[in-house]
Amino acid sequence: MQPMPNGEVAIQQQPTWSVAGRELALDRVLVMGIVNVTPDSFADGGRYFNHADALAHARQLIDEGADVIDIGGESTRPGADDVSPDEEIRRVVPLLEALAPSAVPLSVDTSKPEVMRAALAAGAAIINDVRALQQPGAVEAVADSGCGLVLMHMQGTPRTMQQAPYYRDVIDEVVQFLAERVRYARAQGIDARRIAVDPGFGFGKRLADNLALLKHLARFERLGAALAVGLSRKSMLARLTGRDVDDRTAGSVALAAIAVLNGARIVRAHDVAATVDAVRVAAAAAQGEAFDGT
Ligand code: 8Y4
Repeated sequence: MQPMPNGEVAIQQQPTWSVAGRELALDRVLVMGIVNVTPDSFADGGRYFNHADALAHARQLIDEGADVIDIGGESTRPGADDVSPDEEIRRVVPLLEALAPSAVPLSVDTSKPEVMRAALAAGAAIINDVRALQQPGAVEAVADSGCGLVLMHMQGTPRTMQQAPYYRDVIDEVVQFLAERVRYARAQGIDARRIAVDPGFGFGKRLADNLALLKHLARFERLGAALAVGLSRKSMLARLTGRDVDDRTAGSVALAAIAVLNGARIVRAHDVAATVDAVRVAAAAAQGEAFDGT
């Protein structure tokens, strides 16, 4: 551990992310490709609710260089309808089974313990929980599995989160929340190397909150967990660029690069090919040298 010029000791992110018996190296940036299997998905116009289409989409993202595929069966957009655990399982499990032979670790975006258990039994290696294991039974569903975890911050609920977001100090509050969720998970027997934390861009945040979190992302490295971000196509880009959801690739890629420069190691993205290029460039710029040392 290198002492920093101000005498502090930098608390580094973990060197690997442990996901179901695999160690994903974090000296490079992992791109998590998004596959939605929801009929009401907003980001891609709901085109991937069909199993065959979702499978083809996932395979394309793997070809484009995705390190992880994140499968979501429940829309978390503001005001979205609730989905029953059985319905979410029916959407997600067939896709997990079809993708299991591919070498890429599979993540499932869910907060429901029943879905977590079914997903892990069907071969998921990661649970991406926007509610950070706050649902009753969630921590028990994942603890013994060895799966990787993404613990995300959200203020409020998907239905209400954008009504009146308010923070006294957004960075402090989000860091404190995630620190508490990491402590909780560890106290329930989850090894620290399994845990990634995510500030939850757009989840109960104003534009100024999102921009403050992006600028001060390095403060999350103190949590000692891998740092994940999701910025792809989000509404902060509507405000910053005026673009519709299908025309936000350039803005998304710019945000991904900035996040990596500020310490992110896991980037959730729709536009995988473009994002892979951007994070390679940003990671080299952050290090001040290329990965082969030249
Ligand atoms: C257009 C496109 C408009 C997408 C809104 C959206 C995150 C996440 C989501 C995130 C982690 C979304 C499941 C929201 N965002 N998981 N999930 N981090 N870990 N909205 O930022 O993509 S869904």
